[in-house]
Amino acid sequence: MSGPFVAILMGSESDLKIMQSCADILKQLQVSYEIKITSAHRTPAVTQSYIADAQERGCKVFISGAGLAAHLAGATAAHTTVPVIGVPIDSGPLSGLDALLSTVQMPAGIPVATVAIGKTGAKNAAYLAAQILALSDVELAERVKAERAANGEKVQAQDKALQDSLR
Ligand code: RP5
Repeated sequence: MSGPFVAILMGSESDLKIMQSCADILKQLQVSYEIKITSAHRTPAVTQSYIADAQERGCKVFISGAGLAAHLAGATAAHTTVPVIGVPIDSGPLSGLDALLSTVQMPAGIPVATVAIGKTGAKNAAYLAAQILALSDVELAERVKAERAANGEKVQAQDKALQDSLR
């Protein structure tokens, strides 16, 4: 990978069904990304060395998704000053509330920009990462704006269909 990119980390292969939505949005916006399974608890040394290596190679945003006692986003933030977005994943009996609290309740000085639980959060993590990269990439900024406009048009089309059906 050369040039600025986003690194998507997830704690387990079981998180891929959620984090794939994040990768799909980045792909759609033509943002370069890497995606890796690495765990704060099961492979702490691999996680730490990947973060250092990715940062050296030009990673500008980390997106870390994990479930249960989710420490991946916090552990990522502990090892870098590159912005970290945390995605809490609903992989246990507490439906992701455990992961939400583990991800969002970071101590002052080690921020994790935490998004919603599950697929919506994974998608918003990608949009947020794209918006961060767009601060120094005019063409990407245009793609992000175009995507927003397209989403707005979809809602207007839905309303038009609803109004037509009521006539
Ligand atoms: C977390 O534990 C992972 O991020 C995953 O959400 C959860 C369950 O992992 P598996 O037991 O499915 O590998 O570390």
